[in-house]
Amino acid sequence: MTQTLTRRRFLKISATTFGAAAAATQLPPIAQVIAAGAPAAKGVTATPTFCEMCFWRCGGIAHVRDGKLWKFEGNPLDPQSRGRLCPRGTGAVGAYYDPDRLQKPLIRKGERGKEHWQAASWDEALAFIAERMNRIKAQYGPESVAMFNHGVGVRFIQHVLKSWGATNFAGPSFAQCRGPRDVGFALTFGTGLGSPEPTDIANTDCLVLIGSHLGENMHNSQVQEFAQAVERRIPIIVVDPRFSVAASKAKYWLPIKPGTDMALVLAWCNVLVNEGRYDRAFVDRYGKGFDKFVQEIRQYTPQWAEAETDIKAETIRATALEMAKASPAVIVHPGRRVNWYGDDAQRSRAVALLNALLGSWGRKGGLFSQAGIKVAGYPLPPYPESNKPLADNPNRERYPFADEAVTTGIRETTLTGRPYPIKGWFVYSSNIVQALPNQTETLKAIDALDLLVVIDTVPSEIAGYADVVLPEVTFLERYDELLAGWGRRGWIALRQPVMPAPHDQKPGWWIAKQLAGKLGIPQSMPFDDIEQYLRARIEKSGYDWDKLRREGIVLGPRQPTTVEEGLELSFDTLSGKVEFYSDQLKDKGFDPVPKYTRHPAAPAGYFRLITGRAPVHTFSRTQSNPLLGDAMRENEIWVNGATAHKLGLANGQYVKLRNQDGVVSNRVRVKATQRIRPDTVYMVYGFGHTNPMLKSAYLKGASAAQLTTRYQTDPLMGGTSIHGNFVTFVKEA
Ligand SMILES: Nc1nc2c(c(=O)[nH]1)N[C@H]1C(S)=C(S)[C@@H](COP(=O)(O)OP(=O)(O)OC[C@H]3O[C@@H](n4cnc5c(=O)[nH]c(N)nc54)[C@H](O)[C@@H]3O)O[C@H]1N2
Ligand SMILES: Nc1nc2c(c(=O)[nH]1)N[C@H]1C(S)=C(S)[C@@H](COP(=O)(O)OP(=O)(O)OC[C@H]3O[C@@H](n4cnc5c(=O)[nH]c(N)nc54)[C@H](O)[C@@H]3O)O[C@H]1N2
Ligand code: SF4
Ligand SMILES: [Mo]
Repeated sequence: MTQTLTRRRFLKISATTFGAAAAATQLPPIAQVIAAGAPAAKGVTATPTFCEMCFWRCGGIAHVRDGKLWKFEGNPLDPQSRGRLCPRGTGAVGAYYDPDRLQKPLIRKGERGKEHWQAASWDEALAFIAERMNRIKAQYGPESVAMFNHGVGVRFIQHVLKSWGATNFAGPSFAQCRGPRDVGFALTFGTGLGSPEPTDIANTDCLVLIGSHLGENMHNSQVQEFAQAVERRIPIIVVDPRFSVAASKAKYWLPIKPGTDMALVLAWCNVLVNEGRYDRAFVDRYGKGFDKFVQEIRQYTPQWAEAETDIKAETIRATALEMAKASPAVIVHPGRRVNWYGDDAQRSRAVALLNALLGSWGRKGGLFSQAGIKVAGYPLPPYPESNKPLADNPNRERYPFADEAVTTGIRETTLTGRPYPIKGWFVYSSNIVQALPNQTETLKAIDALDLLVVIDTVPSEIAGYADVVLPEVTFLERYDELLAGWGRRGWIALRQPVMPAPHDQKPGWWIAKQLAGKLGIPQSMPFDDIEQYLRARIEKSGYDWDKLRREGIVLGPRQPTTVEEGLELSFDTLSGKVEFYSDQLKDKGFDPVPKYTRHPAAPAGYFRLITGRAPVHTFSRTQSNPLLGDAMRENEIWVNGATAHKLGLANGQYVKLRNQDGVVSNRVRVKATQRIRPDTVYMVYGFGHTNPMLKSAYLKGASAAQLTTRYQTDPLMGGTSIHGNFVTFVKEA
């Protein structure tokens, strides 16, 4: 058992996919170009900042050598990176040097989506936006300008829009990602899990991954702890229709029939209860409605589940007992992107209940309770009040248990005009053409707009439809709002500029301040520059600004995060207990205990399309990055070897995919492999770019989003499923 982990071991997690990961960390062509001509070891500066290549927000240190961005490495003081970055973080250098970067503001000339642009000054672009916004405000009210956003960089732009009267803001990180999980857990334990998830993998004695593909999903500190768990040889149970990297490290791989996980989880509960192997002390002390729960899950025997899931009853029983043996130091991982089949909040609730039976809540080696950190605010004027309901979920009638805004709810309101018209969209750091299901609905909604503003670093698909495109600097060139993180200890991280903007790009806070001026609300940004704002907040919180600038991070006070450390458990549910039976759900007409329902199977000749991550890319945001693009240029379609043989498909051959609604993809290479079930195909999401301005990524690989025409909406909270689509192969002539 070792607490330290070398970079080498971190990369060793996967012999297969990590080939690419290792290649990326060696930083081939462009790094040499950047380094070329730089005299060795002279004039090097090292500046701490935190990574935005994904949303794990690892602290890193950027090295600049003779004015050139040289390398980005982990900050050893930072809890998210622990001194090491994942391949995408290391590849952030490529984001700075990306030749496809947007360089100046663009105003569209002619039809939307037709790519006729005129370069504009910031003054012209922002004046244009303010004029259209004020027209919308005069006719419909400020609520009719909505925003889609992802990441901390949006903070000031969002603040200015709120100060102007806008109320509708949503990110794909809820309804397209972790929302169903957080709602399922909140209904059970009274609190969601947020990010980073409080999984004490470092100390667990048994880890269950349902879909969570750690090692491909590169959430850094979690992957580091996963590598340690592999080294400690604890039992790992992986449930995945695909032999994922995580599955290759597991004691048990359960190649489940996709869409039947609820049956497996309920059968696991059934075994634990029937055989008296649940944590009775925890359930007796904290549980509510346990008897009714037991009554309900009686039907879900392992024999019954075998027929649904394709997992043998003995295996279901054996894996349940493996978990019980480790209890309470066991984690049934809650997952992250759980929006799979449209009943995901209930499936997540079943996962929460399984963790409750195992007594893992608040325990060492289980799910710990996160510690936070307090940061003083900055005096800002209050936002104007609105008497209109929120557009995505008016009066919580559409999605009664959504506790964040729903992107597709805003899209729906834009399409219907009910309860009021939405006429303007701001889109910040979210490629909603790729991130939301059913692209046709997104494009139709865009047709209804009088204004679409996109703030991005590269010409994404959504930027292609904008009226105005505003080029933001990358995270390496700007200050952003402070990050106050939760974890084993709370922490504050500082993002600060490392390099100058190469062209006429600007940081979010600057854009916000200029826009506030144009909108006639300069008082909403009452500071000269952001340094003044950040410094004031840090000093008022009792921390040293110069030290933060030097070290990049401040850790919060220690506090107990597990029962073992003296944590007193309490539950913020209606009953103050762990709700095995939920009256709230019953009152709204939903199942008070999760029930299994079958999902539609593939039509004859079709295969279920599922998606996931590649270690060297993030969603649709890194394909044009020269370093990460070199490591992986296009995605592949994974097909079971026998299926490929039957269909006459050769490994490496290009095909197109046609989905059940006749949508045909771009060409994509076949990966014939035994690592996937015969009824299922898999591809990494984010490829198949259709904006020709993204030169190196244009039409490279296929877009899973384009094929996601069908989706079910989770009736509890608005999450949209994406694994309910089916494809067949179209061979190239
Ligand atoms: N089919 C399918 N759909 C999915 C998923 C899937 O697996 N399959 N995954 C879902 C999940 S889990 C999530 S979280 C969402 C992710 O959805 P999004 O957050 O929308 O992710 P991206 O599509 O990568 O869009 C990010 C955009 O931000 C831009 N960008 C990057 N850095 C910056 C910056 O510093 N400033 C600005 N202004 N822009 C920047 C990028 O160029 C890119 O255009 O997608 C969801 N949608
Ligand atoms: N490298 C990299 N890492 C990332 C990201 C990235 O873009 N790149 N994005 C981050 C974000 S925002 C998120 S949300 C996470 C997402 O990552 P995770 O939450 O770990 O995984 P998911 O995307 O939900 O699911 C993908 C896995 O589920 C399997 N799967 C598909 N259908 C089923 C099913 O019916 N049952 C079961 N049991 N398994 C199924 C797939 O084969 C695949 O292995 O990754 C994060 N980490
Ligand atoms: S996990 Fe990787 S990409 Fe994400 S913030 Fe950390 S280093 Fe950056
Ligand atoms: Mo996500």
